[in-house]
Amino acid sequence: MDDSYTLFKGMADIKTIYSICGMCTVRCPIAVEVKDGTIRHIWGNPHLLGGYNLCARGAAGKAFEYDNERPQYPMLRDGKRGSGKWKRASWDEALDFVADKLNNVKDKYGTQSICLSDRGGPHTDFQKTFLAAIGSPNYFNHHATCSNSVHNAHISIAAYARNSVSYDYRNCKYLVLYGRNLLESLGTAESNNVMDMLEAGGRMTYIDVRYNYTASKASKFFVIRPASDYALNLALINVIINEDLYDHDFVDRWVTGLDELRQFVRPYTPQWAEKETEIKAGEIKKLAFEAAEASPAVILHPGWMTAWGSNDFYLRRTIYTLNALLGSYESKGGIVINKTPADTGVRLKSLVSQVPKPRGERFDGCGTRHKHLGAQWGLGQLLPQAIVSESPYPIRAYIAMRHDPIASMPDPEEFKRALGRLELLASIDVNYSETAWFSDCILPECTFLERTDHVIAQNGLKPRLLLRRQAVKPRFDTKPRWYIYKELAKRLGLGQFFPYESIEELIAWQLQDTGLTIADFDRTGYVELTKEPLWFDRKDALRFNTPSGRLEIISPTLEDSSIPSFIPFERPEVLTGNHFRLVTSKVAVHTQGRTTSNIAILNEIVSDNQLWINTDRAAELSIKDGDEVEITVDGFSGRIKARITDLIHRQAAFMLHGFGDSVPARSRSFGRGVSDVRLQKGLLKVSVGGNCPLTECVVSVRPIAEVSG
Ligand SMILES: Nc1nc2c(c(=O)[nH]1)N[C@H]1C(S)=C(S)[C@@H](COP(=O)(O)OP(=O)(O)OC[C@H]3O[C@@H](n4cnc5c(=O)[nH]c(N)nc54)[C@H](O)[C@@H]3O)O[C@H]1N2
Ligand SMILES: Nc1nc2c(c(=O)[nH]1)N[C@H]1C(S)=C(S)[C@@H](COP(=O)(O)OP(=O)(O)OC[C@H]3O[C@@H](n4cnc5c(=O)[nH]c(N)nc54)[C@H](O)[C@@H]3O)O[C@H]1N2
Ligand code: SF4
Ligand SMILES: [Mo]
Repeated sequence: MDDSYTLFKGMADIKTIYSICGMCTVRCPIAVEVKDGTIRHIWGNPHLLGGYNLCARGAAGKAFEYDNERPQYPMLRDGKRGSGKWKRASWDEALDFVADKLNNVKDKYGTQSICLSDRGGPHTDFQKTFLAAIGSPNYFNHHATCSNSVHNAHISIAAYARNSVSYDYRNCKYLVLYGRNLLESLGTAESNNVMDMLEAGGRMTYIDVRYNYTASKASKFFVIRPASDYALNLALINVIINEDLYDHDFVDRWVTGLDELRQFVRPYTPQWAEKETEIKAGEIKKLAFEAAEASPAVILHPGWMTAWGSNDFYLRRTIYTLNALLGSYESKGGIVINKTPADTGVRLKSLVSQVPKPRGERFDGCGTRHKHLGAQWGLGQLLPQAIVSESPYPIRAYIAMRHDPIASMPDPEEFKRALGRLELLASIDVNYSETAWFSDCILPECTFLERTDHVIAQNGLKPRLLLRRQAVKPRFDTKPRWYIYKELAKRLGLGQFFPYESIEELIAWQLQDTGLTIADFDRTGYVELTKEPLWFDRKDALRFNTPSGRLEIISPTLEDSSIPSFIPFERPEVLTGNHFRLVTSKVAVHTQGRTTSNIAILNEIVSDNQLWINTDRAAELSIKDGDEVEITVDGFSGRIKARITDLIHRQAAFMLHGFGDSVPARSRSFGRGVSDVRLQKGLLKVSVGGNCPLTECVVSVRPIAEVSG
């Protein structure tokens, strides 16, 4: 380990350990300064992030590490589910408990009766290997409430997942964001790149149903009627085709279906779209012209958290279509196809590739009943229904790892009712998540600062390898994932799939064919696999995985499953009286539901949520700024402070996601604010893109005076 570089120059007793942030799943490269075994500070890895800026949550990694309100040892339930009664267990006891239950379920109902979910991403090798070794196809992750519709939309056009491409913001001249709250729901490098782009003269058009931080930095901001972005895009496509603004060279070579698209968008003029979106026809036309003028250095961002409504799939398909028409794929300043280590001749080994792929129908029907929906993400929203109906077969054991469905999926009460029927619910977490609190057993993982994980690839123009490395010793009786799964597998007679004794040994095996060793990560925390950015030749060498090898705007694959490539726009219901469409979002200082809400220094900044209501609508209901109101959906209601503003569409009411914590062991966030997911009742549905339609949640809002009067 090279200790010569410290950010506090001259303080030789400070060690810098390069690693990967784990305060959210963006995985920023970090430099952890450690003195006498204690963290002094966490910076962005200066070799990769330029300046040393992490986001507030990343910088709060130290506060998280030294917080005691997290599970400190394995815990077994000692009362009713969710009662909060626990007994301490040794690791052997807890692992035996989980393994015995899994063995029982396997013997009684078959291997497919066991399922496992996690947060997805590259740090999934151990858990996927474990489930595959058991022989169950039932892996899923959080994407039903995150990116399913955009992943599946891109698959239908390019046969690539959402994250098979990235965005060359620094060279971009024109960026369009549809509710992609990029400067608040953030990743540090991405936000900095966009700010640099704006400083260099690039323009950003932001479209949302409400004002936010991203809107404040936009060159142009449109407040759109909720759920009408698809109408806007049909009109943009109409203008781009009819005004001959598209990139002929690119479209002729790489895009199929233009003629059908031209026919389809004929009725969708900017004048028509103005009535649907409330954005002026002239502005829509201008947007099309401005984007075309900047093309191909243009990005229309397809979104990240895209679980809005039933037809998001089509909205996301039109965004990709617009990028295709403007030729932004594989252009400087456009959408870039990610290059992988394999593109540089480097092959990392993985455990999961050594296990036979489990066969058999999945509980959620991905690949069978839902042929066009990717099984790599699954449909977690169908878990409760599958448990209760025992169809297509019984599900009796579930391991939730780094995933908190009770805090992140709509309708947690329905989730709990189903999970309550399981023979085993186990959580592997670093926090008392809502799901952990409801579990039979909590296997506490050591924090990202206390463990080394396997090597991961970061794909992009310059693919590289990164390593999360232990910076400090675990403070409590917690274990890393490589240990937990190895030990569970051993107890199930599957130890051969985890053939290592330490993480270092596993990493050496992973790197066996690469000519690299773990020491190659010491100096900077990563291994660059190419000096120059890798671009494919746009004339001849683009690679799309579709049957035609091109971007399929009209998709024969979809249409074979009787799913149209495009559908007519349907106007959402107009809500009147005290009804609003509930819209939610993240805040810059917190991660999702429960990851950071109880961390003291972040909780001090934002500890509560409020309900944004449009000024005119609030006046109709006699609600004043700061009033407490009651927000209700079908049997559930909460009390929340109203924030009255012109900067939200009249149809929408907005609150931050992730409040209303029900776990008393988290003293700072417990009981603060109202839970948005509890209001999202009845939304455990599968939309055409595989997402839950989260913003199809209609709430009633009343002043408290009226409630008590
Ligand atoms: N600080 C912080 N950063 C994060 C995360 C975090 O938890 N905290 N999470 C990360 C993850 S996992 C994700 S997926 C991303 C999510 O990042 P985003 O994709 O930006 O998602 P949200 O934060 O949910 O913001 C959604 C926005 O969509 C708007 N919206 C809702 N309905 C409509 C509509 O009909 N039309 C339009 N145009 N806009 C609409 C909402 O008002 C809101 O501003 O953020 C990532 N970054
Ligand atoms: N209403 C509404 N619902 C939403 C959203 C919204 O904006 N509004 N956002 C959606 C989005 S975009 C997403 S991505 C999902 C996210 O949903 P989740 O993936 O469930 O949420 P997270 O908070 O990211 O993480 C889940 C758990 O991972 C744990 N964890 C963190 N670090 C580690 C670790 O190192 N090891 C282990 N074992 N566990 C760890 C955390 O403590 C937490 O309990 O929620 C979605 N749900
Ligand atoms: S965006 Fe913030 S919390 Fe997420 S990985 Fe980066 S520094 Fe950590
Ligand atoms: Mo997400």
